[in-house]
Amino acid sequence: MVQEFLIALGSNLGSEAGGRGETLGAAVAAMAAAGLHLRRLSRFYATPCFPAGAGPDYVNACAAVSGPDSPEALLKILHAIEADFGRERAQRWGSRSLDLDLLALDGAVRPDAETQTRWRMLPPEAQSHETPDRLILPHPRMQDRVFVLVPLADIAADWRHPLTGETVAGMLAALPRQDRAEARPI
Ligand code: PH2
Ligand code: MG
Ligand code: MG
Repeated sequence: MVQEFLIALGSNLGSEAGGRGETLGAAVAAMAAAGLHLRRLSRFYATPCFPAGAGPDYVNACAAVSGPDSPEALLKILHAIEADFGRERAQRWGSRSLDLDLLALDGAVRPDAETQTRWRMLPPEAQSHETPDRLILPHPRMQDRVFVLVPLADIAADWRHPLTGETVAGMLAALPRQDRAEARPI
């Protein structure tokens, strides 16, 4: 079976490619140029910055890709693309304008169920100052984030979390309606 990776894309500053939406579009093109097979791409959404007031609002999207034979091989490609956009950004803006996050690889759990669960259950007050030093799959904060789940529902509504058993649609429905309404397709 072909391995399918789910990726979250985000930008809250312009880049040499243009505005936030154009930057995401250019990132998708860069992913294809790097040899990733783009299987599905969500709509692009304007989303309020989290935490509120920490910076300009974002444009977010999600993509399903295949090709690499491991998460490590995919991350290498994503980090190289971020660096390409980031180099321009660092000179011009002094702030990041492209974020490519690996959300999930099919039903894979990394590094193990106990560690994923510990990070998933991390209390909100610890989330701002504790960051894992290795890849955690599924992404430990995906179930909390409207800006991830709304675009993800476009392309993987039925994807099921291997540890909680929740689908993307179910995780999204569990978030406050008012927060969900704040993600608007552009
Ligand atoms: N990414 C962050 C922090 N805050 N807020 C929104 N709306 N969208 C993001 O992608 C995002 C964020 C860090 O990666
Ligand atoms: Mg991120
Ligand atoms: Mg990131």
